[in-house]
Amino acid sequence: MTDQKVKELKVLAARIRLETLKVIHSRGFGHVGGSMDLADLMAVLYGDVMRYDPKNPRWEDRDWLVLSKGHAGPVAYATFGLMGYYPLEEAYTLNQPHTKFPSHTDRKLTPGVDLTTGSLGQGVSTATGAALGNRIDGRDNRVFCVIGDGEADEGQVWEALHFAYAHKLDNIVYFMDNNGYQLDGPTADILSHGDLAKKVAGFGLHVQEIDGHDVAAIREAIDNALNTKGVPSCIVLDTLKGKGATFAEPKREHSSQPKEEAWLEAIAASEAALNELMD
Ligand SMILES: Cc1ncc(C[n+]2csc(CCOP(=O)(O)OP(=O)(O)O)c2C)c(N)n1
Repeated sequence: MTDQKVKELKVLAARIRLETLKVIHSRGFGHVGGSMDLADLMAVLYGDVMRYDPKNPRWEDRDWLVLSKGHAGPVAYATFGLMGYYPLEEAYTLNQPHTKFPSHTDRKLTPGVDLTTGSLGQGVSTATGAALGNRIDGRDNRVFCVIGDGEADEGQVWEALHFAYAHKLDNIVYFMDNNGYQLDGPTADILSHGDLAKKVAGFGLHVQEIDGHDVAAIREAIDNALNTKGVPSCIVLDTLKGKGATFAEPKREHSSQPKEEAWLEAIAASEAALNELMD
């Protein structure tokens, strides 16, 4: 990837972070931690990898994103707004009555959302089913599915990976957002996975583990995954929960409801980070 492209994707990730904060700020509280840590992945997917048409969100040749950790909806709403699916301001109605932007992603409400998620574990199965469906229909759409490390406490996640392996689904790429935390605290304290990458590899998948905030590494890992034939791929993203949110990152907060002053400080810091990249 050229230096110029790396810079472009870093700027996009910073924009996504800022907009994610603004979207959640509009409601005053929400899942900041698990949304902010996905900004770099979303920048690479929507800025460089995926095939999509914001003017035709249901375009049949599009690639699919399934945010199986559906509580990270705000990072998707920020990304889709930036990509032109709708005016960003529309997403500043997060979780309000009659909004198109619920806290968890819903395919019937939000342009750009391909599958409804929120009940952890289930999105991995439906994403895998979508990949099988594409295979049966002879389509070359790819499916990208994001799983939380806490979500991976659900047995259903592992059934889906087993299924994908058995059916040789090489048209799906799973991402494990390995931020080390879930709702109640550190994943290692609640239900430790041991080495998550090794565990996924034990299910037969092609596995890579990378810095989930390094856009060039994410792009390269996705290329490797898409070039690996006959076996599904999983990219374990080592991330920092709350990345870039001044009030959430130090505590790896799951849900946040900071005072207005702390919101404004976080938004200002995020704007400053973006401006620094553009200098
Ligand atoms: C089946 C199910 N059980 C419980 C919840 C409540 N819940 C929402 S988020 C969350 C923690 C998820 O942790 P992780 O997947 O690691 O998300 P991240 O830390 O990346 O935000 C839980 C338990 C849920 N949404 N679905």
